[in-house]
Amino acid sequence: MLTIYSDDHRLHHGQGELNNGQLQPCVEFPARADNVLAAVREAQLGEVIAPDDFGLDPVRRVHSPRFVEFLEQAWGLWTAEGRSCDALPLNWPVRGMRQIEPDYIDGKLGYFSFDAGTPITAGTWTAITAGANVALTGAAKLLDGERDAFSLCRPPGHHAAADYYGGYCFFNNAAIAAQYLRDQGASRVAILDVDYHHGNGTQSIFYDRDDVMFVSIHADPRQEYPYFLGRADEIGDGPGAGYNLNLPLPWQSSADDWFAALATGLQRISGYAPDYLVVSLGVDTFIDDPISQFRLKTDDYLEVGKRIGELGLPTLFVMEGGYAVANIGGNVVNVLRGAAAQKA
Ligand code: SP5
Ligand code: ZN
Repeated sequence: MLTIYSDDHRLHHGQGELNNGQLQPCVEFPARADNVLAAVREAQLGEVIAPDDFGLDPVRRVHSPRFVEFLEQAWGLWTAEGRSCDALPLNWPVRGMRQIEPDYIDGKLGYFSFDAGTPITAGTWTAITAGANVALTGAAKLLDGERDAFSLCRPPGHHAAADYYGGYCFFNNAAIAAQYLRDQGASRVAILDVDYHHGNGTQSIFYDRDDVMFVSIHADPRQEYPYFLGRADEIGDGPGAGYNLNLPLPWQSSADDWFAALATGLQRISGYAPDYLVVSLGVDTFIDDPISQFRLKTDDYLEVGKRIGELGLPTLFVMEGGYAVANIGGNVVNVLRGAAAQKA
């Protein structure tokens, strides 16, 4: 399987995220992608190529132009106020407050975000534009006839919506790839999100549409981040009704329960008969993940890939979460090997 990768991810390296009442070291850091790349090479999964430059137009098909412009300008506005540390938001426009972009950068940060765990740094813009190109290059390879590809994106994307960032995510790489597949002629695209956390950004982007199905298996938002989206009764809206499937599971769910949810999700996708499948591939479902409460083991990820591969669909895997840094590479490569074995 082809892997698409750019070193530019290393330019996004946050100092800290607000967690447990303190600013703690970011769990989303460059060694994650470095370790996945090393495991891809070690396993001889296939060729590793650099991304092509698609410009910002395909990004603006998913994100609002003003949000994209804000991300480009945020670091400059922040440092113009005499600060050199990471930019973090402090407050948000909740129920009953005005949804109007403020003039001052600290207000803008709150307006365009939903948590205090996602620092903007000097290199964030370069890293996230490279990440979008990594996803788009993978999509273009599928359009060229590749059976599958792995877009090794970092930072991740699935928490980012049309006009807000958070959850370590800025551009929604999987959504950008799915929209690009549609714009290049695909009739239907399915997104399967197996990250431990609900892909609130991806859901919201496609919630009222029937041309991109979203299926997610995740920790129940009653207990887990992102808390305010991801329940089973969110089925889609208007023409999108019936094209959004959430499969929330409680903390400490067994691997058997997780695979039962996967079977339900795969069955829904199979009935939709999409032209392409995009997998939001988080491996924070791992038993030793430092911020998560599911119980999958390294060998289970081979089976995850096998089940996905059995759909027989052209498939783009897009890297999302996974914070057990010593295990992330082995877990990801097992998914990819399991999937590729079905298509050999
Ligand atoms: C892409 C992705 O996986 N984003 C995840 C963002 C989660 N951010 C909030 C983490 C809160 C962790 N709380 C753990 C408490 C352990 N004592
Ligand atoms: Zn996650």
